[in-house]
Amino acid sequence: MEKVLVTGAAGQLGTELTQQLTEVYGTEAVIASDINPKAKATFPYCRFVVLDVMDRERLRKCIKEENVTQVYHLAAVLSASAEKKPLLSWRVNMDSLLHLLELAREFNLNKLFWPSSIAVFGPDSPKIQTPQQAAKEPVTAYGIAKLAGERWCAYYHQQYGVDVRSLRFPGLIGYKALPGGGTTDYAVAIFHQALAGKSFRSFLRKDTRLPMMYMPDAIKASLALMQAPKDRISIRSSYNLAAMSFSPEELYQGILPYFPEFNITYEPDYRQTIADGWPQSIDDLEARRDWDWSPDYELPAMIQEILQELPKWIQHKKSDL
Ligand code: VAH
Repeated sequence: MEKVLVTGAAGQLGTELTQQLTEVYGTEAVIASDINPKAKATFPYCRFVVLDVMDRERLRKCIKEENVTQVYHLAAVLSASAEKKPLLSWRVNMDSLLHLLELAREFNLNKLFWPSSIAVFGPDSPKIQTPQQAAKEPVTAYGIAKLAGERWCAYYHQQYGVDVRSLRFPGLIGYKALPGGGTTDYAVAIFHQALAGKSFRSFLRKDTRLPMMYMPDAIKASLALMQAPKDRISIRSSYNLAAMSFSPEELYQGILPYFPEFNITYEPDYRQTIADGWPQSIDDLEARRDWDWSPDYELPAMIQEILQELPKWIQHKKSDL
């Protein structure tokens, strides 16, 4: 019987992925974990444990005592936060991954999932339809850690047969959890401002086109990768993954028909430099070839669904308080 541990479960991806994992494996088979004890309230439907992913012995104890068979290691310091504390972000993003790769080896875990990011590409990578094997010279602390992490994943698979699988996520847009510390977070916050009848201040320039993905597609890709037969997985560093690309202006124009009075201003900050080093679009040929990847959402459908569901979600969270 599978027993799935999710680290960083209260994050933007974890909040939705954990829910989906209980649908697949059952509520008894999933353990949500996070460093924040208050995150327990987010998981009334499954076990929750407080876990600091830097504490290897604590991680080991949980995996051993709970007979964990799979780990989704989502805990991370994202790009914008990482630039403020580069060495701390390196330790958190790298040491926690190495702890889990070692524990996957020691306990012969069935599978380990670890998210990488388009942040592994840098200013010298091709900007349009960036291919899987393009030059990767990241210039951010986050991108450096993600690139190094990808190489460690490939190493642990090659040397020890650890079945670790990874995706280079674009910017993920979800409404069920507020993002934290990402360069693409503007694309979540804008919906809250539009619904609140307030204007929105974008920290990226209007023409800053980035690869993006609606959260349901990110969940679909994660599960498709993890459920693919081993012999279909040809990439053991991390797969390029794509759905759409848009700029703040394109997102704003897509929201405007729903809120004709909605206003946006552009005040680029330090996150503009991060975004300028990233691709504008990604070629995910290998994911489509190896495990039949295809996204379900383009920008109009994402906007329509978020504007339809977010008010209900906000009401639901208020009633929980
Ligand atoms: C970030 N949301 O902004 C993440 C992601 C491609 C961006 O890795 O750091």
